[in-house]
Amino acid sequence: MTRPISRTGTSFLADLDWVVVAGLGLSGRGAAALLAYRGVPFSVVDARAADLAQDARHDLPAGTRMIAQDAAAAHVAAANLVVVSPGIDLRRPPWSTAVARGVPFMSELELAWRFVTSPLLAITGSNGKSTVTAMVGRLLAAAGVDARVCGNIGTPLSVAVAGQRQDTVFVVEVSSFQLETVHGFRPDVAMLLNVTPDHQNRYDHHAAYLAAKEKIFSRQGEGDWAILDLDDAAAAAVAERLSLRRSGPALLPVSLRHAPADGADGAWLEGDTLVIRHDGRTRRLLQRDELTLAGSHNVTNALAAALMVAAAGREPDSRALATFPPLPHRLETVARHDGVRYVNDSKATNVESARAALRAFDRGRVLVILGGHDKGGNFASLVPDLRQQARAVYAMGEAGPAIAEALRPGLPAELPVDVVPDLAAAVTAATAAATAGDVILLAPACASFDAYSDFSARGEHFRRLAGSRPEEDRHGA
Ligand code: UMA
Ligand code: ADP
Repeated sequence: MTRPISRTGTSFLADLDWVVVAGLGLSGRGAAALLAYRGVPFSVVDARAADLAQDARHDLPAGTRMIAQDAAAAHVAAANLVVVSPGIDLRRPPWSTAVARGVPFMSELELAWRFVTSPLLAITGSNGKSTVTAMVGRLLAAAGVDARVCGNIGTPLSVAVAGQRQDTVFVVEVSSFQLETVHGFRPDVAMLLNVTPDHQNRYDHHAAYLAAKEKIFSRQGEGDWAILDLDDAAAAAVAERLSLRRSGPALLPVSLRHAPADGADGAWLEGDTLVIRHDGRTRRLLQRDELTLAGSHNVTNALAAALMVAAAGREPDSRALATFPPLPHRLETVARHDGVRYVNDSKATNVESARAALRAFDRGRVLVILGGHDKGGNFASLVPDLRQQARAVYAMGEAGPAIAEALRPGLPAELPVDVVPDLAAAVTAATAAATAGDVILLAPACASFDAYSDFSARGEHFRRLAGSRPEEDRHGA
């Protein structure tokens, strides 16, 4: 796959004299660096402008104006371009006023993409983005490619783009927030894993969230590839829409249930074998139980990742796929005591990811810890999975009582929901109840912000609670 030098180019920057960088976190700093590199003058607006001023000076050209968000309405309304960080909610002032006036907004992802001259692979979905992005990065690296894993996973594309080489391939995890304000963004290979309710505080309707995700394909055309998991109803509906588009990307379906019809390209399971076919060439990669990662959802992830690598014209290495370890806080076994396994899935911050986690273990052996900051999840929908998989349910934190209320009517008496104040209490109670062969699973189906700075702080706490419990305490208990 060779990409023509800059399909859109950066010439649009030439006439801009009033550019605002909205938000000065990782993305804003990356965008600022690109603008500075091109000699485009800009100012920065951030809600924490006063706190950031000192620290940010080192990263910004001398004399860059920094303006507090609540004093920036007139300044933003006069801009001829606003480069927006993903955390900025455009429904809120001062941004909403500027949007209404027709000020052009562009996400940091879009700005950075215009500097990209190498192939770019983009991955989105409600769950599995980081895992697949990291897998694709690993498979490409194993194939000798200068793979740059970036985007929502951590390093902004605007930072990763610096020093790109002829053999560079960008592997970009893309969030719905980043896609809201893309215009020309055109990945060579784009992937939509699934769309299930999430980020309900950012979108007025689920349809708006889905529409943002779907934008990953909107500029794709002939010669591009679109990978979708057809086992997910929303992604399958998007595939249907794409198939009706004239001059759209070529579809590459992934499914655990069906092989593509009539020998078409795609990725599927043949018995227990992971199989992909691209450009008419079939590769039988490995058996599902050879994967280090647990759960059917990770079989999907592995198929999707291998197919993406094949679509990028490289050979997916079965061994690199088999040995891919869980990312931290994604179904990660963090301790074993007396035959009881402690699994940290703190990144399961919505109901669907918690469901996938529950299904990854033996029936009836899971003591699951739910709860945290409720993002509007439909907890009652977990009842059938809990009935089948769980031996005990703990509901912690801010959402604990609401979760118990949602679940109790559907669960049998022998599966009570234990409302506990926090994670420490949940781990203590689960440890006391567990017997050899059980799994104590943190899969909260909630955000962490009621008690932690983010999901990784919650996961680290779980790791300490699980690991620091001395064996002798348990024997003495
Ligand atoms: N800010 C404002 N006004 C606002 C909101 C934020 O001024 O209304 C300022 C803050 O004061 C801060 C800056 O904006 O100085 C932070 O910007 P940001 O929230 O966009 O965060 P970044 O540091 O740029 O990180 C972003 C992503 N953050 C979000 O989407 C919220 C990171 O994903 C991503 O790793 C990074 O870009 C690099 O691409 C995080 C995330 O939580 C991990 N993503 C969500 C998720 O995965 O569910 C989508
Ligand atoms: P994201 O970057 O989209 O949040 P991650 O790879 O970080 O995705 O995984 C987030 C959570 O979703 C984890 O709890 C993980 O176990 C679960 N998960 C991973 N892949 C999938 C998938 N394909 N479907 C459903 N859940 C998944």
